Amino acid sequence: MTVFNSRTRRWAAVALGVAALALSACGGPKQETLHIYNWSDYIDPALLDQFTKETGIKVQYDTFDSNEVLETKILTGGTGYDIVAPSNHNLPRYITAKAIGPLDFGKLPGRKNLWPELMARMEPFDPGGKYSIPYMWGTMGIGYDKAEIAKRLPGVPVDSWDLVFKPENLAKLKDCGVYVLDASEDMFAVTLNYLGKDPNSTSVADYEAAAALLLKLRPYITKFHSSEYINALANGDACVVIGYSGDILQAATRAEEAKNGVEIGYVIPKEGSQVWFDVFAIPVDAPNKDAAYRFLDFMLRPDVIAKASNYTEYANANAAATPLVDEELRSNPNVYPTPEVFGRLFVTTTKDQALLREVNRLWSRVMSGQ
Ligand code: N2P
Repeated sequence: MTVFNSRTRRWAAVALGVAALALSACGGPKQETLHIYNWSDYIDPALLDQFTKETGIKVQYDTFDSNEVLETKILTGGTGYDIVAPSNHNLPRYITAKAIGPLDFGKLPGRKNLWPELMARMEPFDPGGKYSIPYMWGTMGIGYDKAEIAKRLPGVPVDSWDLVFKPENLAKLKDCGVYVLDASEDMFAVTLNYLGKDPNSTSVADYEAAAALLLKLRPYITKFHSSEYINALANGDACVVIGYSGDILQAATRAEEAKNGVEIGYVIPKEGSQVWFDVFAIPVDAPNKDAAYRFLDFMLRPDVIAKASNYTEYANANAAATPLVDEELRSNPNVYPTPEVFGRLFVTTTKDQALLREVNRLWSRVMSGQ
């Protein structure tokens, strides 16, 4: 048996340190990293830890909160991301621009778990699902503080867009906080629909009419933001928002957990609204495609994606996972819409660059109030 005295041990430790440094300097064993760019409030962080534990791959997870922010990055290229998460209507522009690449199905055995009905709805955007794996899907609607709305607008139905699109209604809510998404395409789609116009209109005049209405509402809007409304609703800083379904349900959960007496409702207005599908895709220049495939196939596991839904309160696209989704969520028609609710929903289609420029120009005017 060899006995080391403390001096020998110190030297051994120094030698070990030098060896480790030398190894890392010449590219020795280094932990592999996967770079993900996803929407905020859109995953259970425990799942990222689970993925790292199972694969040894470290996850660098960054977030955005609007397609517009993501689009600029994807179309510029060189994002450094291995996985990005656009919505259905944005995806075709990235396919056309060759910013994202076709998937190798051989590396995604879990694709068999995907829900055929959802895949059919994605068909116009990504025929054959060649470029994307659906993640979560949901709707746009109204989130509201039940007590505050009842107090300020007694008798006014909450299941109509009139609640937020009639300036005289919104004026009465100004002092309790009004948050609206900073998402030009999504916001114009629901505004056009409210005005009785085609939510997928290609006429600039229609978007101008929508912008005129939004400008009338603007004085009563506290903030245009696409993620802060979750906490604002939950802690009583906002009493009404136009937002995404799961985010508003998360706000309701946060308020419940805080036991602060705030009760939040979510409604898909009777005039109809947008249903969207977010997907995972791999940029053509992704630095670590192998890790991306491993993550996508991990997320295709029913036990994993069910946990993601249970945390984010959004429906997923995995038929095999449905029985594992919390009963309360699965049976909520605001999360898994019934055929009746589905009948009122529209899908946003893909705009060409010229129309998109006009829409974004008009949105800047709405935001700046001019
Ligand atoms: C997540 C919002 C995702 C919905 N916070 C928009 N597609």
